[in-house]
Amino acid sequence: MSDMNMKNFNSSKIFLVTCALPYANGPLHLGHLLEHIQADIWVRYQRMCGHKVFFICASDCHGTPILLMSQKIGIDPEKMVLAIGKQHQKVLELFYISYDNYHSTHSQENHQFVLLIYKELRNKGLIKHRILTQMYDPNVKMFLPDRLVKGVCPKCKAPDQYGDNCEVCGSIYSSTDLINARSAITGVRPVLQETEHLFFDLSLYSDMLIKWTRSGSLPESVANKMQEWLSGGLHPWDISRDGPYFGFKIPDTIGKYFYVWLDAPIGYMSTFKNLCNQREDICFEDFWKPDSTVQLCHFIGKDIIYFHSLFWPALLEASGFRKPTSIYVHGFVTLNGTKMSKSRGSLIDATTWLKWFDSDSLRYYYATKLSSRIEDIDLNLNDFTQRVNADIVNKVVNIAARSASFINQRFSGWLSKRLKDPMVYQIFTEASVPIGRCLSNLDFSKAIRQIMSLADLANRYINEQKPWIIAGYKNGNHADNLQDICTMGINFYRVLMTYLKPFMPYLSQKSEKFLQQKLEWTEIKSPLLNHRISIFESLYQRIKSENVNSLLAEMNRQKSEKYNPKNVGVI
Ligand code: NOT
Ligand code: ZN
Repeated sequence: MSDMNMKNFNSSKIFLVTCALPYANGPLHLGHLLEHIQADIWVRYQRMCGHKVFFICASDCHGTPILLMSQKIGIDPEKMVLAIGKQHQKVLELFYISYDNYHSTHSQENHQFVLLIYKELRNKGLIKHRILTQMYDPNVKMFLPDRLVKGVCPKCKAPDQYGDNCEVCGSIYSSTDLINARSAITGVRPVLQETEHLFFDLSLYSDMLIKWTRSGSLPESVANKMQEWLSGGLHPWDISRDGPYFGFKIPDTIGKYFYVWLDAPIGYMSTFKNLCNQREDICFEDFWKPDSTVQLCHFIGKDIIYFHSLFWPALLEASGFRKPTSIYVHGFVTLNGTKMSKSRGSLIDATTWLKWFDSDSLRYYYATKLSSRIEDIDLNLNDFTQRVNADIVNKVVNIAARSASFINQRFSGWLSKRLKDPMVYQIFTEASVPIGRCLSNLDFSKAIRQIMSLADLANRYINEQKPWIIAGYKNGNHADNLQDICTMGINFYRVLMTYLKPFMPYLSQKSEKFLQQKLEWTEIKSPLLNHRISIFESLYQRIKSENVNSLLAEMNRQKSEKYNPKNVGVI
């Protein structure tokens, strides 16, 4: 961005916001969506406050599982990741996730940044070579990552455990410790073979990481965990993998590739670079130089904290780029109290969800459960149905329905010229401060509670004013009063929908059409008066509880199907 353009944004903050990059080897499910929805609500709120936000994501395209899947279905990995990435992008759009760019880690931009950063590390003497002894499958001529070795747990002797940890007793070990180890690809006994690997020596960055950890970039519980890791000393990080692998080749080596977790975070930079190439008004360096004032915010799940809070800032520091401002961490989604798992029929595919329910309902329900704490979120389908119907249909939309019928029928859609009870209206507008604070602190459940208590207040107001009785009287004063009461109702609805806009973008769009006005956070202080609204049409469909059963039946049907992008129309 030129200096002049930078100045245009001076009154507001500039954010670059990312979600973790979904692997392009399977469909998006409701577990993925929690993060995209959380980030999107936050981004939409920041935009409503007048801040400039660049919200980006990409497909995470490399690694052994992606290579194996492409071989299994008989398609070039390039082609496969492109098609699956397109599908992800489509699904995210259907959930109204407002990305400014969705790119790919298998891109030319990413390749260039990976090489640039690697060369920088090498020039600084931070790349070390070491010989490792690893499990090798002689049939497929491939070194096996821990997840592709199975065997008996060395601790509790449980059979059929992965090579990195035991799902029965929870112990962590290395695949070479497994008893009776087998390759998960071919079932043969792996042999041990030596191979040279490249390591990024992070130990130099220990002090920097300790300081950065305490700078407020991380949730407190994560910062404490980090201090533990850091006090144990930092081991060099293995950034290489042997071929066959799907990824970028490491220069000056034979058959070695960069580990997917090295190029994945660099995907944040390259996706932004790709956006810069499409636009005149932003310049990459302003966002990524060490002293950049742009807020770089990553939304991630609790399982990938290590990569984002140790390796990533160290990589950035070592290669002369800025570090993240904030890392926001969320927990996992459980379904009716249990871990989501495809084989148990409890994993909800995002497109399956949309067959039975709308996207706003999920966004709303997640919001009612989200706070800034790293807790798992339970999607209880009965509670979901009841909650969305009670809050959105019976409380919020009802306010508009009750008021609009009189305004439409008796006053040709015209709202009064005056506001009958400014003091009551003020209660609604003054709530924008605490609600906004909750939104910006990611305390969404608290924001929703406040919005719903305002909705209760609005309904109480209408109940007390009894417009349906006044409508029965025939003289002019009563008519004015009826118009005034309903104008209050419409204005309550307008403020409530403005607060709900980051959560429920589709309902907001429909409400804007109904109100004939854009919902703006900064405009609520001036009520909508002497203004013509549209005919009220149903704004939101009640959730049908039968759909819960239909959804569960469909998940049950899907549980034994292996994902193949060719069979589901993705390729
Ligand atoms: N594909 C990864 C996952 O766990 C996320 C990569 C996020 C990008 O689904 N990187 N970093 N660091
Ligand atoms: Zn065990």
